[in-house]
Amino acid sequence: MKEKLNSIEHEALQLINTANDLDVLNQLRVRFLGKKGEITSVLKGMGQLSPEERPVVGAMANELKNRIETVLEDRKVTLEREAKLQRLQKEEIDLTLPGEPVIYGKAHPLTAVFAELKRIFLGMGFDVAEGPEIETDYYNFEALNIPRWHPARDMQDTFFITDEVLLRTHTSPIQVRTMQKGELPIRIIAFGRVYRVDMDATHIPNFRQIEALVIDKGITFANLKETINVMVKGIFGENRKTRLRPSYFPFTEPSAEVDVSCFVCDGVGCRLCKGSGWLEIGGAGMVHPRVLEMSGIDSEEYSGFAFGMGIERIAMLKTGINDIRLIYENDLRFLNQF
Ligand code: FA5
Repeated sequence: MKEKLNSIEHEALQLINTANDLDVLNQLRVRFLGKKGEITSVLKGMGQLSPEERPVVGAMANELKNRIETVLEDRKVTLEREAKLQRLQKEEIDLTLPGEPVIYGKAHPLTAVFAELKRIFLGMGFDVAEGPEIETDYYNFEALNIPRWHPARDMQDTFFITDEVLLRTHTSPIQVRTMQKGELPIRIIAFGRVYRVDMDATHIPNFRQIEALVIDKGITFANLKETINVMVKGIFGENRKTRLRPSYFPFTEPSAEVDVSCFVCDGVGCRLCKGSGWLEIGGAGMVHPRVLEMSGIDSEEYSGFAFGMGIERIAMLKTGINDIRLIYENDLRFLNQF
């Protein structure tokens, strides 16, 4: 029996000290110390021993039990420490590594241009007005002094939905809707999508316009010019000059095209401005007396000016983008340059 205990001791210590994980260690505890374990079975056989041998073997068995207990505990502590160490090594954080870059979003060039224009006009005391994109022929054309037979309709190639309903070709119908409300004086900007059958490097079928309308007593062409000056300097910089070129719109008289001095060549003439030194940004004029009268405003008492521009064109001029379609492709590699 003593030999049996000695061989248990030998085997147990060897297995415990080489056990590599906590599960194995548990199995060893059951195997050697459990109720049906090896030491218990030795103790159970003690009845066959002589009365002198019994206490000696009993003491030996208990001592072995305690010894195995202690070795198991030591090994457990060691294994737990090793496991923890391994975990910590795996989770090691190198505080000197560079951080993950934070990617900031930014406004699309069109949004940025509109926000800037809005800021400039709100600063001059304008309100923002809106209108529907699906318009009637009346608001888009008739009430703007463009009857059905008028050749000026060809200037704005139109998407008709029915004979009477269309996709607005400009933001000018918002002028009419605002004037018909009958609240005077008027000082608004209108902004939104407009639609035309148009497609090349500087034209797209669905673009955005911004339009200003001022109606009050004593408004003159000088007010129009100065308002455009303030806007142009605000959006393109203090050094930009403005030029009004005689033009024609059925809803304004007199009418003008608005040009700004080219910021690439500063008016000398280059590829961007096609040698003229000027870039066109929109149309303008004094609101035609007939347009005022059609909307119920006394043209003897009141006068006003209006001007309208393409937002994409302004964004193109500001950023040097030479193809309007690039603005809408929304390729981030492209947009991130602005
Ligand atoms: C008008 O639409 C007039 N309603 C502007 C106006 C308002 C004049 C108030 C007088 C008083 P026009 O058709 O020229 O005008 O268009 C104005 C601007 O819209 C152009 O100068 C250009 O910048 C932009 N534009 C016109 N067509 C397109 C298009 N297909 N794609 C992108 N921008 C365009």
